[in-house]
Amino acid sequence: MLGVMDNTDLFICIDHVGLAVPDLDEAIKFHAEVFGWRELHREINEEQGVAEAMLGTGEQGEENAKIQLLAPLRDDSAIGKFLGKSGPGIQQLAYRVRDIDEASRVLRERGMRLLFPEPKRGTAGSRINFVHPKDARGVLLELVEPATDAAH
Ligand code: MC0
Repeated sequence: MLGVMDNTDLFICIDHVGLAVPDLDEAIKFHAEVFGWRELHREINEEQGVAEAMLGTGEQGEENAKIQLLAPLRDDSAIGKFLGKSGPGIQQLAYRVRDIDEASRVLRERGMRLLFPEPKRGTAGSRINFVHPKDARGVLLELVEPATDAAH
C-alpha cells in the first residue's frame, strides 16, 4: 500500500504521549498500580525543566508507543505553566522521525512553526523539536529522532 513502510513517510509512528503530572513518583505509582504500566526509563532534563519517566509493558518492543510522565522542576517551565493553566493531563503527542532536520524542513515549508531553531536533546539522547500547538490545530506535537543506540 502506498506510503506504508515507505522511507518517504514523514513520520514513522507515535513515539509517546506525554502527560503533565505534578509529582513524578506519585504518578509512576498510580500508573503502575492501576494500569499496570512499568517504568522503563527515568531522567532529569534540566534544559526542558522536567523530571520525566517513560512507561511501557514488559513485552513491548521499541516499535510500541510509550507513556511519558512529565513533572516540572520549576513553576516557570513549560510543564509548570501547563499545569498552572490546564491542570494534569495530556500535554503533548510525540511523532517519531528518521531525520529531524529533514522533517523540520518539510514542516516549515508547509507553514508549521517549530518552537526551537535547532533540535534539542530529549529522552535517552534523542533529538527533539515541537510544532506550535496553534499550527497543529490545538495539539503540541513533538518530533523525536531517537539516538541510534536508544535505550528507552
Ligand atoms: C499551550 N497551548 C497548548 C499547549 N500549551 N495547546 C495544546 N497543548 C499544549 N501543551 C496553547 C495555549 O492554550 C494558548 O492558547 C497557546 O497555546 C499559547 O500558550 P501560552 O500559554 O501563551 O504559551 P506557553 O508560554 O504556555 O507556551 C506554550 C508552548 C511551550 C507550547 C510554546 O509549552 C513550549 O515551548 N513547549 C515546548 C517545550 C516543552 O513542552 N517541554 C516540556 C516537555 P490560547 O488559545 O489560550 O491562546 S520536554 C520533553 O517532552 C522531552 C523531555 C522529551 O520528550 O524528550
